Amino acid sequence: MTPVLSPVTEIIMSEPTRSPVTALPPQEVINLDNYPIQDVDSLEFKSLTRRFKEKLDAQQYVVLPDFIRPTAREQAVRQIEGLIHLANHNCSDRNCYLQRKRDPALPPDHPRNILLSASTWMLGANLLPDESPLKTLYYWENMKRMVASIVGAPELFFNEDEYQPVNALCYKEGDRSAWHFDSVNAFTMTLMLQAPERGGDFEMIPNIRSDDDQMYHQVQKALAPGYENVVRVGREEGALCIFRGCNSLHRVSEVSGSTLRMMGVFVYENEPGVKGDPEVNETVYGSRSASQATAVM
Ligand SMILES: O=C(O)CCC(=O)C(=O)O
Ligand SMILES: [Fe+2]
Repeated sequence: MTPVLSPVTEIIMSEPTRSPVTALPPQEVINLDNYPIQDVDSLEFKSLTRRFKEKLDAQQYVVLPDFIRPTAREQAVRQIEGLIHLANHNCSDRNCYLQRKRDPALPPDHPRNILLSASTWMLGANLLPDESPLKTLYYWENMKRMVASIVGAPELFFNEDEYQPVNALCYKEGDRSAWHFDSVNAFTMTLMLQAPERGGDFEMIPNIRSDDDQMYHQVQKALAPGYENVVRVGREEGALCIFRGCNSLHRVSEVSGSTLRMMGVFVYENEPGVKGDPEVNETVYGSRSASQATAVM
């Protein structure tokens, strides 16, 4: 005979399959004690964003330590640990312009022909739960306003791609990112969720090229071993970093130890309605994104 369960027993028994996590509100994710951004018209908001804008303009990066509260950070880390088996492995040899092919018309030691190996693991926004603290942070209007003031944009908009707006970028033992310029966005924003045991340093060569001068000779020198003008950007767990990666070479040194280096990566846009290119998404997020992109086309 099949036992008949009372409705209460059924609820109790089905409980473990449900997600026990509810989204933390923005004030429990962002450390408003150190970063009082709850009123965007306040003097505190203006002086805080002015201070960070000055730093960003002067050094091409700015670090906001203890930006996310410890409980929210731990929740994000646990969620990402549970999803890491779904991450797309980006493993390739590429030049600092993110191209994978050499240009035979250029000399072998030209920066476009210097290919460096990179290995990272990417979880797109489609895989992160709706209650992720990373999404709460990204989609809070005040957060977007704070970033706009720091980067000097009149207004910023959410990226509307299925994969791109909020990502978790992870580095396992032996992983690293190679020297590169970010190609698309005028600034990049990352959040250190979990630091590795050793290595995984974020290194930068600020303003080595400009919008209208590639400075190939300088870039070539910088890519050679022993180049000295490298800034190591110190970041503790919980620190937010906004940097201008378009004209500043940067990389993450090799990670060692069994602890994943985990970053939240956030993409705000200068105009509304921006979506990603399906081909680019396929390289970054894997073939699953391509088959989904095809399915909706
Ligand atoms: O993992 C990092 O700290 C930097 C990642 C990076 O270079 C980027 O998101 O453009
Ligand atoms: Fe980058």
